[in-house]
Amino acid sequence: MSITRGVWTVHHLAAFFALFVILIVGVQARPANISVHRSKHVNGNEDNEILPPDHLNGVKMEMDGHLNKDFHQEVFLGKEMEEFEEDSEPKKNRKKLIEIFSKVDFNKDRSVSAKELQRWIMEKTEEHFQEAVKENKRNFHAVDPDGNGLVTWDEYRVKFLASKGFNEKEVAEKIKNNEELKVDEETQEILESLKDRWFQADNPPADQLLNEEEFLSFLHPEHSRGMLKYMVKEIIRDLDQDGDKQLTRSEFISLPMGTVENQQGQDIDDEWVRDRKKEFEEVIDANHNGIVTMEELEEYMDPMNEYNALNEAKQMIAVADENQNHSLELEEILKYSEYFTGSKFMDYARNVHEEF
Ligand SMILES: [Ca+2]
Ligand SMILES: [Ca+2]
Ligand SMILES: [Ca+2]
Ligand SMILES: [Ca+2]
Repeated sequence: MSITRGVWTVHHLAAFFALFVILIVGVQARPANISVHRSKHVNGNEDNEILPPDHLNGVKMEMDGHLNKDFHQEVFLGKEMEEFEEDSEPKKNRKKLIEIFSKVDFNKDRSVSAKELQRWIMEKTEEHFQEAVKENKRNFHAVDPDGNGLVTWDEYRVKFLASKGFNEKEVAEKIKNNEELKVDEETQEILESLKDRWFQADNPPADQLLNEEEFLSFLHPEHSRGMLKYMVKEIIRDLDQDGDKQLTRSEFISLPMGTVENQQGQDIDDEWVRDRKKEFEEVIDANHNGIVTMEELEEYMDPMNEYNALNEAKQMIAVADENQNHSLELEEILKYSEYFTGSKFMDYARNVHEEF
């Protein structure tokens, strides 16, 4: 959807309105964050690309412990995700989806099996990671202005504070002279959490400098074994109430007090709880003993886990498999296009089209 170019058509307005509704509902559907130092306005800022993002494409859980609602679309579309978001022309979307189908159908028997879909999911996950690598190249330049390929914690800290509205020169000067930085409590907490992560990303021998690859694992912990463990630890720390470093179902689904303000909010929260319960019982707690250990959560979050990919493939098939043959035919995928592509404008736009 391009707002800047051309005239506002009925399609644009309709699409824009739909987006507006989605945004409003989306905000309400997210109960307040349990961890204070990871609030949305910090990590949710997309322009702020030198900060570790809360949401990682192709990873089942977000850094703040929320489930990734778009996961199945992300692993189905790979880097083509944005095209479906921006393109509201149903015909084009349909054509693209047919193209994708013929690629997923590796043996060309006009039907997508769980194995074929698993293979596709692994490929698309890798694609997301390659995108992250590319993006990291650009971001690294922003934090490494002298271009020597290494960034110190202090250099990064200056950039981070500048992104929070502090005067970059002043901050740099103060850090250089070892003067005290006057930052608010929340910023201080974020800084400390970032610092932990920073030193975690510094591979041995620890020189307290991050090169491009280490910086990548700082921003994208999902593809480095050590950082993945660290990310899991952080999530458990935020959700674990009795401090045993494991999660019970009630720890996993509990909401912070005072997040429910009205009945509508209550309904959304009920749904939120239901989804989390289901995910906990059916997927994350792999041995079904009612406890999620670090190892179980790590398996669950690992984007390159083939077993997870097969599970995901089976789940996706189950959603659209109308003729119950355990594979997907083109008609099934087209019928459930919204589920696979997330393109809500697609059907909406088609309806508008038919009316005129
Ligand atoms: Ca096939
Ligand atoms: Ca616990
Ligand atoms: Ca378990
Ligand atoms: Ca089928």
